[in-house]
Parts: sequence; structure tokens; C-alpha cells
Amino acid sequence: MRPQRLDTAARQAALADLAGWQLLPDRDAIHKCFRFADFSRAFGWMTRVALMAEKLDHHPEWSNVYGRVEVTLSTHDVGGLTVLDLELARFMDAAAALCGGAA
Ligand code: H2B
Repeated sequence: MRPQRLDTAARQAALADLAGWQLLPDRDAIHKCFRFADFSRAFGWMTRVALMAEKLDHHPEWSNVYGRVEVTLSTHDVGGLTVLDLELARFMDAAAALCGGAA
């Protein structure tokens, strides 16, 4: 059972606490670009995130070019943002701090 979509107030409150994450203009999703010193650091971070994504059964849309990783989060089963996206976003930020990432 997936959680419900966040209402406007919950989504704005959550985003205020998430540095560098932006709502997409054209869909109910959040986006952030992470930057690392090189591919190895970027991929190390992606590996940590991938393991958490499997644990949560909640997966990012992402693409990587060398040290840059573009991430979009949304809960596909409900067609929009839920607490799962916020949880994964917070984990990504914490893991990026460990892997030398910057927004
Ligand atoms: N990831 C995301 N981002 N949204 C989902 O709705 C989702 C998911 N659903 N990962 C999961 C997998 C679902 O497809 C499986 C069957 O549990």
C-alpha cells in the first residue's frame, strides 16, 4: 500500500527543509542535480542510494554524466509526491554529504 499524495501545505513545508530540491513545473515531482568530484564518487553515491531504494521499494528517476547526477523523485503508483519521496530525498542528501557531493 503506497502512501497518499502530499497536500499543498505538506509539500511546501517539506520542500522548505530540503536544500536544492525544486518542484518540477510540469508534473508532481521534485528534482535536484548532485555534483561530485568525479565518476567514482558519483557512482559510489548512486550505489548507496540504490541499496536504500531497494530497501524502501522506492526508486529514483536519474541520469549520470561523469560527476553529475540529475535526480527526479515521484511516487509513480499514485502519480505524485508522497512521504516516500521526502524520505529518499533526505537519504540522498545525507549520503551526498558522506561522498563529497554538492548541490
Ligand atoms: N518507485 C517509485 N518512485 N514510485 C513507485 O510508485 C514505485 C517505485 N513503486 N518502485 C514500486 C517500485 C512498485 O512498482 C513495486 C511493484 O513495488
